[in-house]
Amino acid sequence: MKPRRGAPGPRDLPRRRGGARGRRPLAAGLLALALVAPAAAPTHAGPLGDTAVGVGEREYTLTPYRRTTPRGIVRFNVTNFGEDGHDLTVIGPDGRQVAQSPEIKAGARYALRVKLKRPGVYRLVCTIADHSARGMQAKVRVTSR
Ligand SMILES: [Cu+2]
Repeated sequence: MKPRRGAPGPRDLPRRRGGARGRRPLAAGLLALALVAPAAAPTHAGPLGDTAVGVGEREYTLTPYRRTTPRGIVRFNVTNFGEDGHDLTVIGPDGRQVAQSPEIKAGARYALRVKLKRPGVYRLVCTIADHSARGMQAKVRVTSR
């Protein structure tokens, strides 16, 4: 005896709900917009949006590797190439101190992250002993973009 195979009845056929089907194209459209929008934004500088400014220090010079930077978060990557300890102090256009690193030992590095909001000329100095008077100072211009 052969087993009988019945033809599938109407209730075995997969059914789709019209409602879910009808909504899908709109949802896909919104998703596509969401994916496209961020790609249009301009990318600047580093992965965190910081602008990196390298600074070399030695007896008795202080050298930023770029003279201008857009306003916003700036990361001063300081390397002490000298034999004495140095610091990096940032002074704003109004003459006020904006930020200061600790003393950076000979051969050491330090990243000083600071928000420079106002465009203008900022001074970079070393405040240890008479280093600034001996030449450890420089200027960096912060631009409005
Ligand atoms: Cu110094």
